[in-house]
Formats: sequence, structure tokens, C-alpha cells
Amino acid sequence: MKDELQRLSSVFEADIEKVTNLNELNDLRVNYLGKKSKLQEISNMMRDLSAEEKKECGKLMNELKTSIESKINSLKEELEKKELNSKLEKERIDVTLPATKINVGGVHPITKVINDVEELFISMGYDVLEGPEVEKDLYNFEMLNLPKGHPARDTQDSFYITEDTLLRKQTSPVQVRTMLGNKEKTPIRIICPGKTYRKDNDDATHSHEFHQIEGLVVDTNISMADLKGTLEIFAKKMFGENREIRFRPSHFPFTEPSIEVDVSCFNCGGKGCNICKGTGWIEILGAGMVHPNVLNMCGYDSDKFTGFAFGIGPERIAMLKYGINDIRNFYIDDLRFLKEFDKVEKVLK
Ligand code: 2U9
Repeated sequence: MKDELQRLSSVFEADIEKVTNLNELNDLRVNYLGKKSKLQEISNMMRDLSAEEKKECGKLMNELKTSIESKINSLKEELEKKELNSKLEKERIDVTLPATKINVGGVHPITKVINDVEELFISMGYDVLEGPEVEKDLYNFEMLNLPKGHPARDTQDSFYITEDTLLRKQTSPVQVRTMLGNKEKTPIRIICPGKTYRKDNDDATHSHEFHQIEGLVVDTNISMADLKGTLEIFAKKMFGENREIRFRPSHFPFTEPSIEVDVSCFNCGGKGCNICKGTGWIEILGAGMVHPNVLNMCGYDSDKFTGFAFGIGPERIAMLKYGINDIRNFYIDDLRFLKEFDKVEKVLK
């Protein structure tokens, strides 16, 4: 039995020498320490020994078992370290390699204009409200003093979904909804930015899809002077502190009186140049006093309340401000345009 143990010890020494990885080491452990191992076989044979021999052989066997276990464990540690090192070696990062290029996007010019306008009006106490792009005929036309049959409702001009629903032509339905929804009929001071649609033949200055930022103020004693003061602040913020504005009479069904607003040319200061076509003035938006019919239809007593409204086209503002000569540039996602614009933005800052 002692010889058997001696032989097993030498064979183990030879076998462990051959082990090169953790899988082989595990096989070795099963072979030498498992339930069907050689050591277990010898242990079973001990049953037939005398008590004296059993004691002696048992001691030797435990010593061998402990020695096998400790040799396997220390080799395991060694192999694990080796495997980790070779993994680290393979995965080593070469910090001298050029970094992966990160493409950082810029703010789209239309978004930039909308953000600037929102920031200004929020600073003057306005709320910013949005609404659905698919609208009811009722809110898009009827409540804005455009009854059925009105020439401005020409179906050619709009995208109808059903007879009573269409893609909104202006953001005005948001203001209508706000007035109707304000049950206490408290004063209103809002701007409504968003996408709008009308049937148009797209070219350098026309697009069937565009944006608007409409403003509405309803309160007691609101006059055209309030409108002028407000739009003057707007013009100065967007086109420079030295700008002046002027009102020209116009017509919109939802405002009375209605006006078109010009800003003194930011290029020549009003002397006349190619940008203002020699006039010294550039048209920037439309506005007016809210039509009494609109106020009444939306539940505001026009004998008590007055209000002003205006409509800004962010595309027009961006084209003027950044010298963009084709409206289609805003929608075709040409990176060359967007990147150029990003550079312009950085210079303007
Ligand atoms: C309500 C009452 C009145 C909104 C207004 C304009 C004048 C205007 C144009 C600007 C550029 C359209 O996109 S554009 O071509 N808009 O000139 N918009 S007053 O008036 C309202 C709106 C809602 C309840």
C-alpha cells in the first residue's frame, strides 16, 4: 500500500509537470482527488488492512492528499495569473493611435431662431404653447373669421385630410384653443411656435412646409402702442440695437386693423442697398389688433377685451439674418449647408 502511495505520488509529480492550462489542471484534479480518483481507490483498499497498518497508511494518504491539493492550488494560482496577463497583453490599448472622430451636431438655423424668439418672449412674461399639426377646420378657419366660402379658404391652398380636418395653415388654432379653454377668461400672453403647411410650388422662396411663431396678447386696454413697443424690442433683439420699425397697413381676416412690419435695413442702416432693394426697409412680419369677431367667438367680450397678434416666419428671419438665399436649404439636410451655418453661428457669437 505504501508503495502504491509512493508510485501515485511520483506519477502525480510527472502528470502535473505536463499541465499547461486551467482546463488540464481541472482534469488532473478530478483524476487525483475526485470520487473515482486513484487516491480514492487506494483508500477503498485500506478497508482490508489491520488497525495498525490502517493508521500508518491513513496518515501517509492524508499527507499525499494534502500535498496534491496544495500543489494543484498553487499551480492554479500561477496559471490564472498567466492567463490574465496574456489576456491583458492581447487587449492592450495603444494610446498613441488616433482617436475615433466624434461628429458633434449643431443647432439647425430654424431651431436657433425659434429658441432666440422664445427666450425673448419668455423674458417678457409670455408662455410658450404648442398644439396639433392636424387641425379641425373649425379652429384653423372658422374661429379665425374665415367662414365657409371665404376666398382665403381656397382648398387649393391647404392639405385636407377629411372635409373637416387639415394640416394647419397657421399656428393660430393653438391660440383659439387657448382662448376657448380659458374658462375664467383671464388675460392671455402667449407665443405659439410650430410647423405649418400650405399647398405651394416649392422654389427658392416658397415651401409647402414651413414654421411660424405666432403671438397673442389679450387683456383690457391693449392698444396698437403695446404692439409697436413689443415688436420694436423683437426687431432690436433679432437684427441689432439700432434698428427701427415701421407699420404699413395690410389685411388679414383675423385682425383689424392689420399691418405689415418692416425693420430698418441691418446691412445699410436705412440708406438703401441690394438687401433692402434700395428702400432702406425690410419686411419681417405681419400683425394687427385681434378682430372683435375672433374675440367674441372665442368667448372674450370684445367690448371689454382687446388684443394684438403677430405672425413671425422663422425661415424668413433666418434667411435675412444669415444671408441664406434658398429656403429649400433648411429641409434637404445637406451637411455642407448645416456645417457652413454652424461656422457662421460661431462667428456671430
Ligand atoms: C388669433 C388671432 C389673430 C396671427 C397673425 C399674421 C398677422 C401674419 C404671417 C407671418 C409670416 C404668416 O407665415 S407667414 O407668412 N402671419 O402676418 N399672423 S396676425 O393673428 C391671430 C392669430 C390667432 C386667435
